[in-house]
Amino acid sequence: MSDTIDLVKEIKRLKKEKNAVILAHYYQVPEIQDIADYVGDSLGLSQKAAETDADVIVFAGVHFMAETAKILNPQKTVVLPDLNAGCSLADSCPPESFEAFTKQHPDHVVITYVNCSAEIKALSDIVCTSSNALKIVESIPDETPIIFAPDKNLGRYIMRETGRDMLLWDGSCVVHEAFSIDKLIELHKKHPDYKIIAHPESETHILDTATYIGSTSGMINFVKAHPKEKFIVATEAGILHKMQEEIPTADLIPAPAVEDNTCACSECHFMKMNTMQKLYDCLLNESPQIHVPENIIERALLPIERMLELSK
Ligand code: CIZ
Ligand code: SF4
Repeated sequence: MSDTIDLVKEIKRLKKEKNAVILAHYYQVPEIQDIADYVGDSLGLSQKAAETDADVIVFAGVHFMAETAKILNPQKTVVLPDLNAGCSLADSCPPESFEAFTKQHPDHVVITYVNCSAEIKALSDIVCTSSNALKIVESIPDETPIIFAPDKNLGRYIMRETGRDMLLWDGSCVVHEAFSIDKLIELHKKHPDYKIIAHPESETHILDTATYIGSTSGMINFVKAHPKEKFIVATEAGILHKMQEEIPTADLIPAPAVEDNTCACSECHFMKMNTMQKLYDCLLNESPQIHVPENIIERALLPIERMLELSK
């Protein structure tokens, strides 16, 4: 316990000394969320990264998120507590095969979900997050064909909501595909007064059970609008920390995962690689740093800026 107290104190001291900002995703462990200057979803975190005047950005999230912060701030030092904090969804879209795919469809506008590598962003026309995906797809003229990558579940959801046909990349997130529909139905039978809310990275059969479908920040806002209600929450379980803190009167249960999952709910082991000790170490040593090649930064910046512009 005393270790934790010292780490909190030391991280705060170093943050001031180095003019650093700590940006944390909702899926981070509670201690990291508690010490962060800002906790949010991919969109909120990129907006904060774009406007910060800190010299050092400590990105408590996964690699592609820290890369986005670096692309927006090439002059700044961007550190990630654990460089191995990757993402199964980003990994499901390797740049060589994706480039070949886009070349087969040169007339298509390429929209990529932010959960992808900097190389994939560099091959894109516009980036989106789950908070603005519908708006971004709707900004493309009806007659223009679209490639959407890398998340097929989010892609299918957008197609259903907008009525637009899109060519989908076959990628997905292990965490959002780990929800068990049988266990969810069983849980809902036991608690019929709970409403199901889900992230659109989840599979269609899970989304079909949901009263509300939206990004992590969308889900928090939905619960805020119904503060006395009860919810089963189908996204990474780390979100329950902020959700419960912001809406203490709501009753929340994480959606159950399949039997062989690491926990009864669904947790992203990449997100959980970051610890308070690693956060302290990376701030102290200004390492490990995120480096993105200059030619990739040049090409990846425009599609990210287009997204930020459309999200104002
Ligand atoms: O699954 C993720 O990585 C999500 C939901 C990120 C985000 O904030 O949109
Ligand atoms: Fe990637 Fe899924 Fe983890 Fe998000 S929850 S970082 S999409 S593996």
